[in-house]
Amino acid sequence: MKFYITTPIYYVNARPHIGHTYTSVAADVLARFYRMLDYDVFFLTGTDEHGQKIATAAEERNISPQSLVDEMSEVYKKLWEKLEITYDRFIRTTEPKHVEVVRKIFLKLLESGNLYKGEYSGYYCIHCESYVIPENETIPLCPDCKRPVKKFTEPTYFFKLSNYKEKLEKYYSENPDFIKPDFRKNEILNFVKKGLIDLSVTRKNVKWGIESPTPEKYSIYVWVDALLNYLSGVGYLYEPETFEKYWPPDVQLIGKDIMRFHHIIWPAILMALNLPLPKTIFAHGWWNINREKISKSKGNIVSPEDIIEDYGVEPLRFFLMREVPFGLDGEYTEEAFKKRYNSDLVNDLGNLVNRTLNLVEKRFNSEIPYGSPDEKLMDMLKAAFENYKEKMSKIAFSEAIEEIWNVLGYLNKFLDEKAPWSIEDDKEAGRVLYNVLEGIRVIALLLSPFIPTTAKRIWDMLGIGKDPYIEKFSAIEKRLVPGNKIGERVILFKRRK
Ligand code: ME8
Repeated sequence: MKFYITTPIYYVNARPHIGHTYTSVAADVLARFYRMLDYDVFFLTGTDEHGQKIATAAEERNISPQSLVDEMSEVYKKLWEKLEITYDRFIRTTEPKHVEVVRKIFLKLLESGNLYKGEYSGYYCIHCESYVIPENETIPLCPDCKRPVKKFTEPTYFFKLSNYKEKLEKYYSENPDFIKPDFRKNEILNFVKKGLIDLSVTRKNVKWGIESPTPEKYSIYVWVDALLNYLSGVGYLYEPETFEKYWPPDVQLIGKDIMRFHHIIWPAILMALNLPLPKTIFAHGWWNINREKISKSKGNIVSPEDIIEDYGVEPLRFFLMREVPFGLDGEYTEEAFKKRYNSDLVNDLGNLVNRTLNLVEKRFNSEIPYGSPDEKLMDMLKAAFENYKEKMSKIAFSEAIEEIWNVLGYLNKFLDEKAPWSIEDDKEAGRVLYNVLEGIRVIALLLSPFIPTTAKRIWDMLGIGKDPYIEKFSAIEKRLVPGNKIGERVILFKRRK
């Protein structure tokens, strides 16, 4: 079984913030989850490097667009490395391979009669890189980002988007998983219902872009260039084996800001190319500060690097996935972060691991005690695993984590109630600890897609870190072996004042 997952490719006009981190961490969690289920995963991410927005950002810094994109794509790569993002391919839209594929696709669309020459007259928002219709012509503002927009008229090539209205509507109704979450469907359906206008896919006066394979030498509209990364990134037209193995995408993660591009324009282009469509394009919500979207240009950013410096990588991954149900908007505050950190990671998880292993060290000479599985606990672990898998396959991260925390709650209570420290009989005390250790082992497995390094540290402490199969969900069936030595005990998370 294969699993092809993508993130948006991010604009390199500025440094990444926790919004970009959010989508990339989410994609990574899913990639890791499916790898643990033994799927053959292809995880694509990258950077969107053409267009006016990038050219302007370079101008403002007095450097060439090429130096800007070279520098900033490295910044993204470095951050993803730090954040343990296990992508298989990082695509840059300035790469020769991508450029070639985009030009070839443009020709295909031209030859199949999907493109025609015309004239675009209207407004354009550089921030959104989008043709827009402002509500008020006297003070024309972008209806999405509310920034001033400019009018222009220029010759162009149009893509016959209007031809795909009925086909898209049919596709949406026959494929209920295509637009996710469900509550966002109406926005797209209503938009399409009003009728689609053809899309200008070239820009005459934008120099920083892929040159169109036409006599006029325009540049290809940056959103078309960008969307095609999902094809070029997986080998379309140059690496047929890879492409055939992984196409179509199983999950494409995006923010709700770029739904129309992904749920309307993107599938229409794929239909024009006669290619199968992605199974699910999931739009998550926004991280806000004081109800306003965190955004590179608004300057209200929260830097992932700062949080990492302060708390570490895994608490950040955990917070983003735990705090807000995936799909809804969330308010970022440092207090909420600290609260989650102290209560979930330090108290519920860290303390349980620490006090259990401490008892094993002191009383059982650092050896896994003998014990038979407690039926109730084993049933609970099994049920939690099933529920967890269901939530993960529905892309409901916070709910999947809640399943883990139900088990943690149970284990903490189990340990408190059985109080092995006050049981005199070694066998009886050992049996309690054995079961808690088993619970911890399984919890580390379920946590692994979210906080992989923590999971590894737990397995090391349990003395099973070297087991080559430890990172697969099939390891759930294994059992800790009584008599084996546990590893060195470390503090997973230090309490923050
Ligand atoms: O739109 N909260 O790139 P971009 C949550 N290049 N997620 C956020 C966010 C926030 N406050 N801010 C950004 C582009 N994101 C295009 C995409 S794809 C073919 C081309 C995340 O750098 C979210 O995933 O503006 C959003 O869709 C994406 O970053 C936009 O990144």
